[in-house]
Amino acid sequence: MAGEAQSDCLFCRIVAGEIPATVVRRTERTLAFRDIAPKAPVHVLVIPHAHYPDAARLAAAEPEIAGELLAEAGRVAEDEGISDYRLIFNTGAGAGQTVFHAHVHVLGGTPMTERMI
Ligand code: D5M
Repeated sequence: MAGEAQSDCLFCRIVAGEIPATVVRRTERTLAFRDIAPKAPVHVLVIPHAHYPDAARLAAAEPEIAGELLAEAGRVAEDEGISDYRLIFNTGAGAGQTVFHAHVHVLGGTPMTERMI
């Protein structure tokens, strides 16, 4: 069934509490936690609990949850005390996606104007 947890998915396992993560926010349908290999002083991932391989497929199937990811990304930035930040949705291996569970990167806490990521 669409959105069902996958036992071989790292982020599904983080949602289930089977793999530890530094969680910064949790809602009924989303989870935000610190990236394990931060590319900026603030680097948080916001994911849906439901499993979709990427953000586009999440948005196609569950647009409300896709909207919640964006709203939560904004709340993460607010909690972290940053007003300027970058949101990234890597989609496909060729774009650098390595975990095939929808997620948005929230990056900031340093000037991002010269950076590709
Ligand atoms: O981003 C996937 C991101 O997931 C990448 O920046 C590393 C991060 N990652 C991988 N494993 C973990 C764990 N266990 N905790 C926290 N963060 C993790 P992508 O857009 O797919 O390249």
